[in-house]
Amino acid sequence: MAIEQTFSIVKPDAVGKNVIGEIYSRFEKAGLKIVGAKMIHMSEALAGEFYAEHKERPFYGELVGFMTSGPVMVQVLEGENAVALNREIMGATNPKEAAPGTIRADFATEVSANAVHGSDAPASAAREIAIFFKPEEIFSRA
Ligand code: IDP
Repeated sequence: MAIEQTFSIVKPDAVGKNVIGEIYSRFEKAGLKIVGAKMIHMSEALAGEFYAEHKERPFYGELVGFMTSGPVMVQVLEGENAVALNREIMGATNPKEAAPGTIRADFATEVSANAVHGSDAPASAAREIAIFFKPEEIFSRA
């Protein structure tokens, strides 16, 4: 299977709950390598660029407000089938529907504050990684 990279965010709710390390541990235990990482506080402009596909959705304002409410960790995860594997360990978008043992089931309760983001396809991973990381900030171990 191909080695992929995917883009991940530990969202403001999870940073506030002090579970960055526990979430990073989930990535590593699943076989994903953290090959780029930093803490940032997103501006509205950056959050708007990142969530451009959701601009017309009713929750867009709430989403951008939440994502700019505090610092986040952004990271590039690398491994076999990384995009789908990360989605699997994150769990469903709504934590109430997330399978037991997933990150969202264990660290979140609301769809509007659901602990993590993960790219939904290789093409979106490439777009999202390029928004947040320069090539020299990524240290592939493939
Ligand atoms: P995903 O993050 O699982 O890919 P998307 O459908 O792409 O889910 O939605 C992006 C983000 O928008 C979600 O992670 C969630 O935080 C937020 N969101 C989705 N639906 C709602 C909603 O109904 N109310 C508030 N926020 C929502």
